[in-house]
Parts: sequence; C-alpha cells; structure tokens
Amino acid sequence: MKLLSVVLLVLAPVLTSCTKIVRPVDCSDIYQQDKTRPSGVYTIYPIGSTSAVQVYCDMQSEGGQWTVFQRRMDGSVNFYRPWDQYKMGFGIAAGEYWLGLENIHQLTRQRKYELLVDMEDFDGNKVFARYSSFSVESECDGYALHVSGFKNGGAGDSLTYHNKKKFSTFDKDQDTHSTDNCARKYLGGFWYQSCHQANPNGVYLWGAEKKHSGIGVNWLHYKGHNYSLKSISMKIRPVK
Ligand SMILES: [Ca+2]
Repeated sequence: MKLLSVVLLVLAPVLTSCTKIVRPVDCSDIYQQDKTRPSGVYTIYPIGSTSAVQVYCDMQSEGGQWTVFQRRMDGSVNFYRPWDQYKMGFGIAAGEYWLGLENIHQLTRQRKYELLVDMEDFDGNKVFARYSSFSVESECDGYALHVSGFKNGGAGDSLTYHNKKKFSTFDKDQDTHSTDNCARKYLGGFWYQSCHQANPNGVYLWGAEKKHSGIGVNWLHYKGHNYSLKSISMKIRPVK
C-alpha cells in the first residue's frame, strides 16, 4: 500500500502535465487550437494517443478546417494498390495520399462529418461537390460508404451512386457487379457499385483520354468517363 502511494505521488505530476497535452483528432481541432494556422501538413490522432498520423489540413476552402483523406495532384503516387494498403493508408501528406479506411472509419464513428470534394481540370477550372453527411462503416461491414445531402459547386453529383456500397480493391471484390471485378477493371480502389460514376483513385492520365474510358481520375458529372482530372481531394469536417 505504501509502495502504491509512492508510485501515485511520483506519477501525479506526470498525469497532470499529460492532461494539458491536447491531441487533435482532426484538422478542426488543430484550427480550434490556433485559428491563424495555414493549410498544410499536421499530425492528428484519429484513434487515441498512439495513432499519430500526418494529414493535409485545408484551412481555406469553404470555411476551412477540412481533414483531407484523399488527394491527387500530380500523378506521383500509384493508387492501384491492394486491400491492406487502402485499409492502412499510403502516400505522403504533403502530396498525394490516401489516409486509410480504418482512420476514416474511426474519425466518422466519433463525430458527425460533412464532405467536400474539390477538383480541377487541366484548363484551370475549379469546381466542387459537397455532401452534408459522410461516414464509413467498420471493416466488418466492408467499410461501407454513407453519403447524402448533395450540394452542387459545379461538379455535379457523382458520389450518391456509390452510397451504401462496400469498398473494393483488386484483391477484394465487394462491388455489386456480379461478373466484373470493378477495381481490377477500372484500376483503382473505391466504393464501387457496377461500377462507378466517380473513380478518384483511378490512374492519373493527364486529361482527356478517349481510348481508356473509366480508368482515369474520373468524376462523371463534371468531365465524363473519358477525362482524368488534374486534381481532386476529398475532405471532411465535423458538422456543427
Ligand atoms: Ca464483382
């Protein structure tokens, strides 16, 4: 008992100081800590103190505070990857990356989020699609997507088609196409149905691509299945 008291006494100051360290869960927490912080790479803790992960925080678009979970911008990262990589995440936060389905699930399990999808073509035109509700279920439920409440920023709605669909990669076909493996056919990883209206994790094809329909970084209602966007990023923010 005496020993326990000593241990507690020694630990007390440590515990006190630890409670002062605020570990941001997402980019909105980082914004709340200091509202002058610019867009850039920050460390967040989606699943507690041992879950540090680097993300890009968009502090400008549509009011800022966005946690980016998917980002294409220059074709520098290969997005044709197996299930375990889509589960855990890949790429680099300063450039192109995928945050990981487990992180996205854990974030959207804790808080209610909205979604912003920003995109740009090779002529410098910028548009977006917004959704007032976004969440991803657990791995047991195939990391199924829940998205609703579309608001048009010029891009059109190419994501509602994927609502309630499980995530698929070339080595884990959970799409609703009975004969095709959509991820293998369209060279990405996504919440494929049969198969897609959006393929943000497709092949970076540098604009118009007549011969290879559907495999590029597509957003059907903006530029069609034969145009691979210059940039696209998917980002979430807690709903107030
Ligand atoms: Ca299939």
